[in-house]
Amino acid sequence: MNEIIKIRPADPDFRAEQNAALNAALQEDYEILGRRMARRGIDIETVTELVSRFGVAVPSWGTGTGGTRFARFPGGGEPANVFDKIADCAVINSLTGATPAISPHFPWDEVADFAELRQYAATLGLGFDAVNSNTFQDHPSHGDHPLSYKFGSLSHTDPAVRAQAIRHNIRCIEAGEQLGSKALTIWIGDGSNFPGQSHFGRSFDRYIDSVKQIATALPPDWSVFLEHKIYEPAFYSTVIQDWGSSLLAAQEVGPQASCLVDLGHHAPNVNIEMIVSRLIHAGKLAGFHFNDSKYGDDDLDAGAIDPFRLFLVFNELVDVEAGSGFAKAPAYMIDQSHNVTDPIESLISSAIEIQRAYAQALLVDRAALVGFQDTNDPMMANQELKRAFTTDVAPILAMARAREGAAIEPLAAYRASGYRQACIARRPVRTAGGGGIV
Ligand SMILES: [Mn+2]
Repeated sequence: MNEIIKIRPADPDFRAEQNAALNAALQEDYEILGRRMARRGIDIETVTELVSRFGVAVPSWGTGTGGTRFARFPGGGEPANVFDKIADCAVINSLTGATPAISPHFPWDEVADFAELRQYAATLGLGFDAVNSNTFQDHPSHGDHPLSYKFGSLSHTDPAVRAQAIRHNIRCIEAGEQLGSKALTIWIGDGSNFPGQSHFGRSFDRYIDSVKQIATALPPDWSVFLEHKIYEPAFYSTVIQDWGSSLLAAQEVGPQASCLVDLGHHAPNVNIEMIVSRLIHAGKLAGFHFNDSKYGDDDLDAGAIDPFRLFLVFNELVDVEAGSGFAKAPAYMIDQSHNVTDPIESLISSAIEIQRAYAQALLVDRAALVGFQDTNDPMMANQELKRAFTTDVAPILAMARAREGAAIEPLAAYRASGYRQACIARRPVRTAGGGGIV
C-alpha cells in the first residue's frame, strides 16, 4: 500500500529514543506541579488520567495544505489520496497520543472498498469519527452529482438538486457504517448574495425537509450533526447561519439531530461558551470543530489566537462532566486550514492546545466557583477561572504522552524523524486542489 507508514514516528523505539533525554526533567517538573496542585486539594494523577483518555479527531482534509480563494501555496509531500492522509494522521496520533480518530469527507475520500480503508486505519491504530458530506461544490467528474450546487443543495429550489444532495448524504451514512462511524456532519454553503434573491422561510423549510429525509436513513445508534456558519460562500444570507437556526432545525428533525459548534463560524466577539451552555441546556450539543479565528471562518490553528476562549468552552464542558454528565459525550474534531505551516505540525500543535484547555478546565474548583457566583463575588469568581487557566499544565500533558509511548516533545520528534522529507521524496507534487475549509 504505502511504505511511508514505516517511517520513524510510528516506531515506538524511535519515540523512546527521542524521550530518553527528556524523561528526567519531565519527572522533576511533574513532581513539582503535583505538589503545587496537592496544596489546592487536586490529585495530579486524576487529572493526568483524564487527559490520557481525552481524544480529538483529525479531519482527513486537514493533512493537505489549505488555501484561500485567492491562492493556494502547496507544501511538499502532500497526501495524494486518503491512504496517505491516514498515514499522516497516524503520525500525529503516534506523537501526541491524542488523536485516535479520523473524520473523513466525501466524495473527497471515496474509495471502492471501505472495508479495506477501515482495516488500513485499524492497522495504524486509528478509527473513524463523524463522516462529512460535501454538497458545497460541484463534482463534475462524479456520476452521483450531475446537477450543480451553484444555487444550493439541501435547500435548493429545484427538487431534483435536493434529491441529489439527499442521496449523497445517505451514501455518506452507508460509507460511514462500513468505516465504523456513528455520525454524519452536514454543513451546506446554501444562502444568497442579494437581498431578495431567496426566501428565508421557504429555503429554511426546504433544508429541514431534506434533513428529515436524510435522518430516516440513520441507523438507530447514529446521530446527524448540523453545522452552522455565519457567512461564506454566501455573503448576504446563509440558510443555517447561526446556532438559533441550527437549534430550530435540530429540534424539528428529531432526537437524532443535534448542533455542531465550529468555533470559527461566529461573528467576532460572540460569546461562544454561552452558546455551548445553551445547547447543553437544550440537550442538543453535538460537539465541536476546533480552530481559532481573528476575523472570520476557521482559518487559524486552535489555541493560536485566543486560548482563553478555548479554555472557557472547556470550562462549560467540564462543568457538565463534573455534575450531571452528558447523555451522549460531545464529539471533538479539529477543523482548520493550514496555509503557511506543515499541516502535520499544525495538527500536532492544535491537538495539544485543545488537550491543554481541557486540562486547565479540570483544575477549576467547581464548589468554590459556585460559592462565588451565588454570593455575587465577581472578582473571586474570575480569579478562580484565571488561576486554573494560568496554571502551566504542560508537565501533565507531557507525562500523559510519555506514559502512552507518545512523544514528550511531539514537534521536536516530528522534525527529527524526517517524515516530511520522506513524503516529499515519495509523493507526487500536488499543485491543484481546494482549500478544504469547512
Ligand atoms: Mn467546520
